[in-house]
Amino acid sequence: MGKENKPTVIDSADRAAKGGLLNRRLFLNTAIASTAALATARAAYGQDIVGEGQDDWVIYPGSDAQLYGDRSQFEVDNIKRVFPEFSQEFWDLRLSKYVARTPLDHMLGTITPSGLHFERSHQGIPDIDPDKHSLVIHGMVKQPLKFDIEALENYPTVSRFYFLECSGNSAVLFQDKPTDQSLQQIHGLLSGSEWTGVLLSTLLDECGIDRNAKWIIAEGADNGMMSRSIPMDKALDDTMIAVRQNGERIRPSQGYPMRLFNPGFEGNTSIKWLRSIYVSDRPAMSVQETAKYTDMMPDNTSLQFSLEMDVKSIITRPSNAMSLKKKALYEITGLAWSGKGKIARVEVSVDGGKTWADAMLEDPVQSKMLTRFRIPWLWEGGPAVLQSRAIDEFGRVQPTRDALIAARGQNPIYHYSAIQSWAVASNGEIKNVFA
Ligand SMILES: Nc1nc2c(c(=O)[nH]1)N[C@H]1C(S)=C(S)[C@@H](COP(=O)(O)O)O[C@H]1N2
Ligand SMILES: [Mo]
Repeated sequence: MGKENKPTVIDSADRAAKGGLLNRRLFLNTAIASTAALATARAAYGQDIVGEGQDDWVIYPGSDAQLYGDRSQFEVDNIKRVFPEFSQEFWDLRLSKYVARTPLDHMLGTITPSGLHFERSHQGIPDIDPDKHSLVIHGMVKQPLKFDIEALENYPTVSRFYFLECSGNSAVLFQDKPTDQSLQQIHGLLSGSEWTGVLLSTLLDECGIDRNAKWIIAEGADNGMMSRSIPMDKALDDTMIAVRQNGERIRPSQGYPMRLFNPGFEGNTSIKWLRSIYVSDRPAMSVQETAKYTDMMPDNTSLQFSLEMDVKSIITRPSNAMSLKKKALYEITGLAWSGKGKIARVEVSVDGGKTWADAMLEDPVQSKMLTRFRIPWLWEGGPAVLQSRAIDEFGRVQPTRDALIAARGQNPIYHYSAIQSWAVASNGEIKNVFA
């Protein structure tokens, strides 16, 4: 690299907030950048052309076509990770061999490759023979029915993009002290996919539901038979029986051959290896919805059926998975999502929330799906605290950590949705902090 990193002068018209945040349109169209300095800063990542000759892969023919494509052998480090070191308080998540997290720092765009979709399975992954598996819909219906995967794929299917987040994601941030866990470990129980399946309303319509039915109780065929109750208005809205993920049949770790998928709801309600839907006038009140997936409030009462996920965002780059190597122009980018609908706006701050600028939202912005945001940032070498704040189409604003803890206390381990702060030191190192 022969280039000097020249001091960059940015026109005040391009500045969007304090600390070097620039107008979000600068990356879209350099013509509107009112200074040539921006081009200089952008070129900081290119390298001078040196050397001659052809590499082996140009000289020799390549290998044969693959019947099922593998990733490049050079991508082997881009994997889900299992983190063993959970503390006492997080007893639920201590079953670490059943939890693997998505490498969000490696993601660009919004789709998680199926092989990198996070995984949470309470009793391991069953190896289900699809010829021996079916879904039974029974209870308060006129006609109980049974469907195997072939039968399901004969119904009109829908394909939709949705995020899935475990309600225990980011839970370590409820603790008193900031953690030095990585982005992947803190926030990696989050993924986004295209899900294809049959709307549950289609099947319930075929079975004919009793007019007094208010809930469905979904149960999996795994060891432990995980079950959850879902209100009927959700079941008749966008809940689906998903059979495919990103085009291929759902993988065993995601619920092969079929799973319930409740868009925008906490991950545990999307029952994998689904084998039974019982239509009822009341919820099951199973261990999952009494002892387990409830949220203890500061006054020691508990919230039950807190099913919808909040509005939330995280900066994935830069994050504590990396450090800044030089003063230069960076793209701050990350993911925003809301369990209720679409993301309307994401604001970014590099001075710990004193000043904010609007980030660009990358199209398409989809309901209950990850939305990628981006904003250019000129790092001039000083300390900075990077934050993102998401706002959804219903005006819900992602809270600061202080506001979240004031409202909810530190008892809960589910639904941590506060603003994430990454502190950048003058030497370019990045740490998780509470700001
Ligand atoms: N049958 C069954 N369904 C299940 C689970 C399970 O252990 N068994 N885990 C739940 C939890 S806690 C979450 S967060 C999501 C995780 O889905 P994934 O592994 O496809 O990411 O599945 C849910 N569905
Ligand atoms: Mo979960």
